[in-house]
Amino acid sequence: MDQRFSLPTDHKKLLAWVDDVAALTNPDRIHWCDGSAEEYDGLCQLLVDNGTFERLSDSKRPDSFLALSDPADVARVEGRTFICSQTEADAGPTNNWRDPAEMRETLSGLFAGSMRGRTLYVVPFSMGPIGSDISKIGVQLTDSPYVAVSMRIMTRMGAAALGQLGTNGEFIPCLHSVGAPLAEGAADVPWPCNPANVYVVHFPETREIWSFGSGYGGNALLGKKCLALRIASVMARDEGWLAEHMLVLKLTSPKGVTKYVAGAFPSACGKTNLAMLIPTLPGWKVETIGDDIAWMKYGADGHLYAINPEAGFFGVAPGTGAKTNPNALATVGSNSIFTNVAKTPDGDVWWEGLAKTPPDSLTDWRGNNWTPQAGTPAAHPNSRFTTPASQCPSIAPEWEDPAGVPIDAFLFGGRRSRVVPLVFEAHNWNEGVFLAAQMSSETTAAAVGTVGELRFDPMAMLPFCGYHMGDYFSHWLKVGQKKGANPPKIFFVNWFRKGPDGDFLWPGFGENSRVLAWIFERCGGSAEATDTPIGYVPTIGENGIEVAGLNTSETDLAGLLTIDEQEWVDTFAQVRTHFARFGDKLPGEFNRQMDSFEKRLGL
Ligand code: O2Y
Ligand code: MN
Repeated sequence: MDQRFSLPTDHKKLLAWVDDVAALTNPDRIHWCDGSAEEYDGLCQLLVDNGTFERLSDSKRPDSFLALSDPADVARVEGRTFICSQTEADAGPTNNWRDPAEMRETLSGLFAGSMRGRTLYVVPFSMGPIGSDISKIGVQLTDSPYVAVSMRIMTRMGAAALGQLGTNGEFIPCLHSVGAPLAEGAADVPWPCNPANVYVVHFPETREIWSFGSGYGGNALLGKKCLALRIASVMARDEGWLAEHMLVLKLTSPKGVTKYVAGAFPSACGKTNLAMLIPTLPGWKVETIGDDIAWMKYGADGHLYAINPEAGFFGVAPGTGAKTNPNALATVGSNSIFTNVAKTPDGDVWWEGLAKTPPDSLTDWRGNNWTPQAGTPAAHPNSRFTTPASQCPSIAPEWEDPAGVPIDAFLFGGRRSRVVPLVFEAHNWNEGVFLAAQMSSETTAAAVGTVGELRFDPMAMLPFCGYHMGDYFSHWLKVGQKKGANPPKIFFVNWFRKGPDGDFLWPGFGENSRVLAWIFERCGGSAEATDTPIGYVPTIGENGIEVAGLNTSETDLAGLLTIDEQEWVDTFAQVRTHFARFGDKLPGEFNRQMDSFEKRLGL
């Protein structure tokens, strides 16, 4: 809707903000997005006309588009992501902090005139089902039509979100510019951006997001990492709920009993694959609620209820194939946007891992001819599909239930070749939180008899927590201690343990259903486990973890579940250094946990 003719809202604060931003950025036009199919089709056509999109073959990939970004704008940039709380202490040692007043001045300078020659899109959106108690409304102002159409897939975008706002409802303002004003008569480029001046900035106290210079992914689709994790984590702390980097899946047993599991894994560790898993274990079923973010609040019955705040998947394309994730492949069959993947001569997409052998020739993500001899990947390693969750064959019927789904178990997983077993259950909430806060992956291969250098990523939230992580740990401890609450059980998984020959011990993918089944039965109190210093580890076989039909030797199975106490002790120096970063904000409870952990390990 062109602002010159009529306005779709009487929300004074929103109208005033749009006016202020327009006065600062000087766009040629203002378009209020209504979220309709006609608007989406029109914007996609505009993107085709601008050269940003290429329409894919209608017979191969109906209503789908390929975008190739500027090669300098291909991923989230953590080094240019800032938390501008009033004090540096509130941002903590793991975030880039800048003084909010100084940052506002810098940004105001950058945004001045930044939308000249472009259209300012007003994109109202709901994170979470419209009307849910747990949902939040945001409004993104952007000069990128690519962002506007992507937001329509990733969120509930348009008139319904604006309607939910009414005349004075609260919204989170998200201001975005690609930072590439167009001089009069100048030709545009397919992917305007300003990589030398990227700023992804959060003001946690005032719940504002400002993003400049990038049109890509988490830097630009501000509902996702910026709002649903960094700003939402602050709101969750203040309001007593959880905003987490977690998939949510529904697990149904052969007897038809259902449980819900939320799992935190670092970026690019297979969350989408796990959320859409097809079990090899007969009779079990996995359905998808969400693949990346969970917002959770206690219900009146004391259970933690989760919603997926998103409406689409922004998944990594490479590695998504018929073996690894057939549900994701089916989801992206139509109505999808592909960014930085390769293109086949017949107008379809391709990426490494889509099939065993690549076609003889492709156009790669830089737009160059590519053959299997090229020696470079055809698709960028961080190339993405943007696709509606509703198209996923494994989507659970209740995925949009405004009340959310009750979570029975939390999973935490890193990438560890040694030390951490395939699965174990924490003895209790506090021990689970203490262990989740030391979640880590290896940066270097562990030599035999050593642990390797660990990169700690507490709760998989290191790049996404909008405040001091010491306070975040305290918040987690508090959530579990809420009076009358029945918090989920806490489990740890590690699909990546290796044997002495350096090969992975666990086949992964659909076989992970065996681990999920054990977790399910632990929640029901019927699966067997051995009590160890780190927690409860499954026994193998009947009543333990089901291994029948698995092509894994007994030695390898034993290796997967072994707890070598000395190896755990060997990690302590690194764990202590990691915790020391949080200074006096580290919960006292963690020091007590560390002492009792050491005692259990015989120190
Ligand atoms: O590079 C980006 O902008 C994408 S990051 C991303 C996208 C979807 C889900 N998770 C992530 C992540 O970094 O955790
Ligand atoms: Mn993620």
